Amino acid sequence: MFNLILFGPPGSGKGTQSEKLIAKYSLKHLSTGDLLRSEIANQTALGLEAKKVMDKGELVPDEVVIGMISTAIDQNPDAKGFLFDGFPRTSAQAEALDKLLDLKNTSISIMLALEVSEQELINRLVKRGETSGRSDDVNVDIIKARINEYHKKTTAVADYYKQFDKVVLIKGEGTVDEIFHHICQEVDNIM
Ligand code: B4P
Repeated sequence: MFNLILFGPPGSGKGTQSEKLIAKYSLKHLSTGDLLRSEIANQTALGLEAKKVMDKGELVPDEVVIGMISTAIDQNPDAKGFLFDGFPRTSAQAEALDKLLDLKNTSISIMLALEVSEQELINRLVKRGETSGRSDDVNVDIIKARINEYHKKTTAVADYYKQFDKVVLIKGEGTVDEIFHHICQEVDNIM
């Protein structure tokens, strides 16, 4: 199995590049952001609790997202591989993911880490907020809180995978197609 983590701060283009990658490599796309937004849209108990946290720009508790990913992996026994988008976002999530994959006799093949300047992240998310209807994109304070959470809790995830030599840095600025081309070169190198 080929299992890829697409990593980067909020607005770095994880969702955008994931759509293209799953089409090209036939991977199963698992986005914790999408899974949470679907719970919110369906007004489940989990969704209502998650929305309160997401609207503050904070991370949803580890046990909630780990449970969602565990269920999604089990629901896709025939997947050729997974593309994890927006997960793991804490060291505890990374360790839990390794254990879940170990149970399936597989592991993370590579982490691609998108690098984008803070001002560009803010510009992109403010712009998306004009049309997305996403309540976590509506004001700059919430966007900055999300970027702070990333520095406080999520950058450690890249350090976790660096110890296994699995991290490749990708310049996340430029056109969507240029970035996709660079990502594909890295994927083709190790596939
Ligand atoms: P996510 O849904 O993961 O989303 P994101 O980080 O905001 O965005 P992404 O990087 O996917 O950006 P996109 O491609 O859309 O998280 C939302 C929230 O859910 C989190 O804040 C958290 O509360 C919660 N959550 C999710 N996972 C969690 C977890 N594991 N643990 C705890 N909590 C969790 O791109 C953004 C914009 O940029 C788009 O408008 C796009 O069109 C534009 N763009 C993309 N590439 C571009 C380029 N090259 N040039 C110009 N613009 C570009």
